[in-house]
Parts: sequence; structure tokens; C-alpha cells
Amino acid sequence: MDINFRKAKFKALAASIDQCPDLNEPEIVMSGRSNVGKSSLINALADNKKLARVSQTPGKTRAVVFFEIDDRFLIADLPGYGYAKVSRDKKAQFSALADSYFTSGRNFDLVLHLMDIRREPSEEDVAMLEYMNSNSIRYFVVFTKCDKYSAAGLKRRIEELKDIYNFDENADIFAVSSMKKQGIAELREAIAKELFN
Ligand SMILES: Nc1nc2c(ncn2[C@@H]2O[C@H](COP(=O)(O)OP(=O)(O)OP(=O)(O)O)[C@@H](O)[C@H]2O)c(=O)[nH]1
Ligand SMILES: [Mg+2]
Repeated sequence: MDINFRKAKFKALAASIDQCPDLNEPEIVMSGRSNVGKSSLINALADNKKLARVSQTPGKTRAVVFFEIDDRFLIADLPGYGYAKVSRDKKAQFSALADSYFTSGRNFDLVLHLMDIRREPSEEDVAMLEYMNSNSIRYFVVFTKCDKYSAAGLKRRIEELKDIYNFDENADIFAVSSMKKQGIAELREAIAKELFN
């Protein structure tokens, strides 16, 4: 397949939903709480540390940022929810933007829903998973920051999480580390298959 994520470029920035670019190709969207590693994962997939902006400070992504991969599809990087360090108004404003992305009727193809492998489910995560299930939205669950575990520890933790979240048997679950590039090749392949097979 000619989808290898080699060619990745910034496409557009939307501070409000009507600024989103026209959708002429498939689109995947990154969802998850702030600081979970959405922007870092885009960079890992594209093997380019300078593509999306990453920060120690939650709330880095404050608009919907679109990237185009291999001239074939778009990735939308959404602001995360639940960050502590921005004002309550800003907080509401950014999550409203992420919410409006989902309710705008935009015809995206796949959600990558990211959750930090070390954390317990947040209310927002549970709500998002329920929302996607009840609206038949295609999604991959992606556990991030897996470098925090040993190989054996990671296996145990994933089993634990499957119980905690009560995932469907055939749910698509990935475990990645953007930092160590674990699970990135598998995720690339699964995305390409999902969009173009
Ligand atoms: N250990 C570890 N840290 C990571 C990994 N991925 C991201 N991080 C760190 O997590 C922090 C947040 O990463 P971002 O990619 O900016 O997170 P985000 O989800 O885009 O955050 P917002 O834009 O605020 O929604 C940064 O300090 C990253 O270095 C990972 O695989 N392993
Ligand atoms: Mg970000």
C-alpha cells in the first residue's frame, strides 16, 4: 500500500467549526483528554517531531489543527478536554470546539480515542466511548505512554483495562508509546487498512 505516512504537512487551522477545510478525502480525528499525547502521536505516526505542537502544559492545542498525510487523508488534532491550567472560560471554549466538531455533521471516517494507560477512566472518556458506541462511530481505542510499563506489566495492565472498560470482544485496541515508537507501525497499518481497504 502507498500509505506510509512519509509525507505529512500542515493543512489548516480552525478556531471555529466553520473554518474547517472542505472534506474531499478521508479524515481521522484525535480525541482524548488534554495531555494524553494526541499531538505527540501525530508526530510519531508521521515520524516528524516538528509537525504538531507538543507541550508539558496541558491545553496546548487550542484550535482544530488539520494535517494532510501522503496526499491521501487528513488528521484532525482536537483540543483536549479537562485541563486544569487554563481558565474556566477557556476550558469551556476549547471543549466546546471539540464537541462541535463531533456534532457539526462533518463526515469523518475514524476516531482515535486516546487514554493514558496509567490512569483510570475519566467521566469524559466514558461519555465519549458511550457517544461513539450509540452513534455507530468507528473508533480505535489507543492507550498512550506505554513506555511507563515493562513488557509483562503492560500485558497485565491491558487485561485489567479490558475489564475496567468492559470493551467489546472485537474492539480495536492499541497500546503505543510515541516516545519509544512502540506500537506505531501497527497503528499506521491499521489506519491505512481502515481508510483504504
Ligand atoms: N512518557 C511519555 N510521554 C509522552 C508520550 N506521548 C506524549 N507524552 C508527553 O505528554 C505531554 C503531552 O503531550 P501532547 O502530545 O502535547 O498531548 P495532547 O493530548 O496533544 O495535549 P493537548 O494539546 O493539551 O490536548 C508532553 O509532555 C509529552 O512529552 C509517550 O509516549 N510517553
Ligand atoms: Mg495537542
